[in-house]
Amino acid sequence: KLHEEMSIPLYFGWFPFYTVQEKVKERSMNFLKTLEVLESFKKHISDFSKEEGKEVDLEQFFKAKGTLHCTTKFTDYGKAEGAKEYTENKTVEDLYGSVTELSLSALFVTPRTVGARVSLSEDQLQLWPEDAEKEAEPVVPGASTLPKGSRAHVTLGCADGIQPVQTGFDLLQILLLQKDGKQAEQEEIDPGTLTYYGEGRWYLALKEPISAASCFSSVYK
Ligand code: 2AM
Repeated sequence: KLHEEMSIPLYFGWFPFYTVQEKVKERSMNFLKTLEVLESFKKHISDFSKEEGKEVDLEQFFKAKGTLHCTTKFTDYGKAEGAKEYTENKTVEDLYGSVTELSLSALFVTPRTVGARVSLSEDQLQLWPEDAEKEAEPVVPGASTLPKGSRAHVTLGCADGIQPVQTGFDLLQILLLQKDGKQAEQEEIDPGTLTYYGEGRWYLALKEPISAASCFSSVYK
C-alpha cells in the first residue's frame, strides 16, 4: 500500500533533451531582448513597472524555474484529482519513456510569466488529460470552451512570487481573447507576428515553430 502511494509522481510531462533546452532558452532570451526595446512595448511599459519612465530588464524580471518541460498531468503524489487514474492509464504506461517532437508554436509574456505555447499532435493529445482546461475554469472563466490541449505550454520563467502553474492560466486567457476576436495591436517582427492583448499580455506567433525532441516521463523531486 505504501509502495502504491509512493509510486505516483509529482507530475508527468514531456522533457526536451538537453541540447533542445539550451536552444529554447536562447530563443526565449532573444524574444525578451527584442521585446524590451520595441517602441510598442515601451509605450505600454506601465504594465510592468509602476515607476514613471522606468525601463524594465525582462531577463531579470523573470526567474527560470528549473528544467524546462511541458506538464501533461500534475498528480501531486496522488493528492491531485484523477492522479491515480492518469498514472494507471494504459496509454500513459505504454508511452512512458517514449520520445516525441513537440511543436512550440508561440512565445508569450505577461507581467507574471513568460512561456511557450505547445501545439499538440493527435498522438500527443492522447496523453492530455480530459479535464485540463476545465480545471482552469475557476481562475480563467471560459477556459473549458477552448479545444483540448489549449493549456499545453512550457514555463520559461516567472516574476517574483509567481508559481509556474500561472503560465497555463495566462496562455488560456490570451487564447480566449484571440477567440473573442478582441481588438489588438499587431506588428510583424523577425520571428513572427507580435500581438498585444492589453494588461501586459504579448503573444508572438512564430513563423517557424520551434521543434523540441522530448521524452515523456515524470518527476518525483
Ligand atoms: P507548469 O506546468 O506551468 O510549469 C511542478 O509544480 C510542475 O507542475 C510545474 O511545472 C507546474 O506548472 C505544474 N503545476 C503545478 N501545479 C499545477 C496544477 N494545479 N495544475 C497543473 N499543473 C500544475
